[in-house]
Amino acid sequence: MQTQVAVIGGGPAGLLLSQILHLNGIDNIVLERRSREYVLSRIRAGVLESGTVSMLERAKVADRMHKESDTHSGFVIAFRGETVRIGLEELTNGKVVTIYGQTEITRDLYEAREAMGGIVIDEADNVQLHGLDTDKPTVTFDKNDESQTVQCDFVAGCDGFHGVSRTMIPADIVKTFELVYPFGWLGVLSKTPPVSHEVIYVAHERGFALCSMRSETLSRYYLQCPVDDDLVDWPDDRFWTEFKSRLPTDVAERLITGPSIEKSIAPLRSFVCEPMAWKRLFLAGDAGHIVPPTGAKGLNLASSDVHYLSRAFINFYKDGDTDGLDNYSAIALQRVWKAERFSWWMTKFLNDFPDSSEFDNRMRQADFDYLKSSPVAQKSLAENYVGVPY
Ligand code: FAS
Ligand code: PHB
Repeated sequence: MQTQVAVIGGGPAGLLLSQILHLNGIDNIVLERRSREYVLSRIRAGVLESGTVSMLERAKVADRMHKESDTHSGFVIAFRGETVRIGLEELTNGKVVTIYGQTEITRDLYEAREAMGGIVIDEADNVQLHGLDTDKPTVTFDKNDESQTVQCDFVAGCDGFHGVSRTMIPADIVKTFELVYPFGWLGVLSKTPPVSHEVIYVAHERGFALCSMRSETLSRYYLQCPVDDDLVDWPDDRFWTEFKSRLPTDVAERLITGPSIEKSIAPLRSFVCEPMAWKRLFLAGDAGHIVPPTGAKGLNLASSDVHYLSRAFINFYKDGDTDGLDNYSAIALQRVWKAERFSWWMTKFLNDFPDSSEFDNRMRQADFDYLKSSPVAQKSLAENYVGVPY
């Protein structure tokens, strides 16, 4: 098979890139290891920056989102019994965030790829990249026990943290930065009306908790737990009892519980790979960087990567201009590191670290007191939460 860009990974980064390249007349093939059903069964992000919303509009996959999503003009932080509301809209001259599930975005992108006759090959096994340091790289994979080859000009590695693409950057070139947090997040999805119409981040003596949602009838809740906990240790009633115990009293009284329809424990890590490009390989999304979900930046960073990378490919194929490709890694990493800093700060501020000292805890309290008392601090938090400009 011949194409211009081989896209490894059919998650939001790969599908969004594929859709935008196709809309700009650039041929591409997406290779996804898992089945479409499996990809669509994953419950992940749900808070979208305005930049991500614009990218989905640019990809012509925003109609259902605009019909079914909700926009939030603020969110709440409850810190050891005190609360502060961060008025995003007022603090950022009108910017808001949009609540729309990553699962729905991925579904919209799959349908759009299909409608445009895009090539998305799922259950593509044993994907391997070859000749990335030549001007005609190839990608081999197995499908239905047959080995197949894609010849291309470029490879976009959108295959997430555990993908093959990043491993292709030579050891003497690549530099990685990592921080693994000593706890996880237990997430539950339930067909219950959300306890609040805005997201609430809770810092409690017993640990972190988060009230979020996917719609007016679908709630998404998280609580901090030991990372090596097993889901069998967390039957629904234990989840609800512990979750309720961490919420502010008035919120706990309003909480409607019900059977979980999805439950998973996610490890928390901060990770960055430098560079995010090598020869004919370009990484985007979780393949190049991971943020802890406390800042709601994971999916949004994948979107900004795709903004820079798609623009670079378009300028190359339209005008033979290689500047965008040559500078892609440096440009994308500038925004990545800002989101890494914000997500790391939010995680340190709102989660309980098992080895934290009394001084650490006073620093968290001082972070909250400063935030509550300073419009400037709230403005900085809001600017990062809605997303720094591309
Ligand atoms: P993805 O991981 O979504 O997609 C990569 C795709 O590549 C996958 O479909 C995978 O099957 C495929 N792939 C992997 N290896 C391959 C190979 N060798 N060959 C072919 N295909 C291959 N962000 C938030 O903001 N809020 C959250 O609550 C949140 N929760 C999360 C929970 C979990 C468990 C995880 C892992 C992430 C979460 N995130 C969250 C972050 C998440 O939203 C990611 O940032 C987002 O999925 C990134 O999208 P992609 O880069 O497309 O990677
Ligand atoms: C979510 O809705 O899944 C969500 C919201 C905010 C976060 C993380 C996850 O910070």
